Amino acid sequence: MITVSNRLPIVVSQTEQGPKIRAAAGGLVTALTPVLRKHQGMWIGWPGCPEDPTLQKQMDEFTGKHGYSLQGVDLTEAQVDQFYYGFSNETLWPLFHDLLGHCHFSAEHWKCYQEVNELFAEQIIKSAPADKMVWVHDYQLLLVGAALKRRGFKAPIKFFLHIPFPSPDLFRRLPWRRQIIEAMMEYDLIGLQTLHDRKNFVACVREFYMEVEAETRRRYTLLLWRGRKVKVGHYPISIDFDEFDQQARSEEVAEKAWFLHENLEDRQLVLGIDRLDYTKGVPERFLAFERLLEKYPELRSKVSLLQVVVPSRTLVPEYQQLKNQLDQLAGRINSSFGEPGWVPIHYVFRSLNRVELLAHYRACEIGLITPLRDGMNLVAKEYCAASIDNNGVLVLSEFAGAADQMKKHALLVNPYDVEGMADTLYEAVKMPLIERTRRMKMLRSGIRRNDVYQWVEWILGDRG
Ligand code: GDG
Repeated sequence: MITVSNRLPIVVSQTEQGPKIRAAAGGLVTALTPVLRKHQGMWIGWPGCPEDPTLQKQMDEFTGKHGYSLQGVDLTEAQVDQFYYGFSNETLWPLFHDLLGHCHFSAEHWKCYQEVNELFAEQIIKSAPADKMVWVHDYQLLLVGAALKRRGFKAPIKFFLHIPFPSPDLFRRLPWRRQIIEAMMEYDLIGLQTLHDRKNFVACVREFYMEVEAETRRRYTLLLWRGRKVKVGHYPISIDFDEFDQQARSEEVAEKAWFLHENLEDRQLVLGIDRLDYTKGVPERFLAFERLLEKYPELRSKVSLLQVVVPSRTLVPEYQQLKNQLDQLAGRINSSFGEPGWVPIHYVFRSLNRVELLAHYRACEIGLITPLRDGMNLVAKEYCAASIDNNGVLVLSEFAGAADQMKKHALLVNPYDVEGMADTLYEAVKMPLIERTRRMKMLRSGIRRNDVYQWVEWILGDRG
């Protein structure tokens, strides 16, 4: 099996002796490693740094340790700029997250996006035997399947989109909409996060190609496309539940969680953890928290928001502006409401290590996850998996893919409705323990049943 994603599953750090690589952590890597190892597979992607002769040697050593190989796709600075920062992140990312106002359409970026997708296909053909199944990931590589087919590649090519798929009304705005749909239809399987995304994708195909016939099943639709059947399924990604559950029980995590709360005794902690991104709805969340303190003054000094923002795309001016906005909002709210001994918002702009992350999940009574739009949102699932005391409440945006599976037992909010979010947060703070436990047990058993291994099985096992 060949896995292809924009980035290789490694972290490259620059040292005096040149770049050094180590394996990246994360759900996708954990889930795919056993499959790749079993089939002596390969992962193809951009290493995330300029070409360097010492890199391939280290990647070869990686194979010995991890049981599968890595193959880099080298990109020039201009390609990274136009394909990655440009078309992927300034066009597809906002459009697919329903944020048309953030979209930038550039014919030059589109040209480069096509070129880089061709480059990935060439690398796959060069490195992989033609009979190996290929699994391509995410919005940066929508055209790779078609580029492979043009080169005569015969084995099955599967694709998974980690972000939402937009409605036809939005997708129609994209000047290159037809080329993208046609290219995507060259994949043999297209996996999407939710039923809503699957319906959007099928509707977009039909918008431009009315004659396409479809057979609908519970988890997938078969589209009859130019003499082939293309399977379009919804397969919600998940986490390694047992790993989170077990690690959250460790003494190290328990101790850190206790310390976090020790200084903030007698109050409930509300947790937000997000990459710095305008899709994650952090400013709106701060405003909702401010409204909570205004509207329910009895909660002042009884509740604090712990917001972790992980730096991301910090060179992009739009992301720098978002960072400034968050700094200002947190400062304003803390200076208006704070009292000696009580800070309303503890706002941290850095990433946490694994133990700290789990300790935050365990220590906080409320998980507040309110993206404006999100493919899935794994933080929501991780928060529940680590809530081993069954006493956490999950407040979740209805526009996160995760809401599909969690809507019955989480408290759903509309992140654009600041007043409604404040009221729901109040409900969460006041929720009796017995109700919290009932809901959290149901959430946890849902994630345990549909974990990341089930997700891989749906896509690779052809049982979906
Ligand atoms: C895309 C889609 C979809 C976060 N902060 C820290 C940290 N994290 C880890 C979390 C979680 C991951 O990062 C974030 O996952 P998300 O799912 O929330 O979001 P995206 O990065 O936007 O990913 C998304 C996902 O793909 C998978 O398909 O769910 O919708 O946008 O695993 O734990 N990890 C550590 N320290 C941190 O500070 N160690």
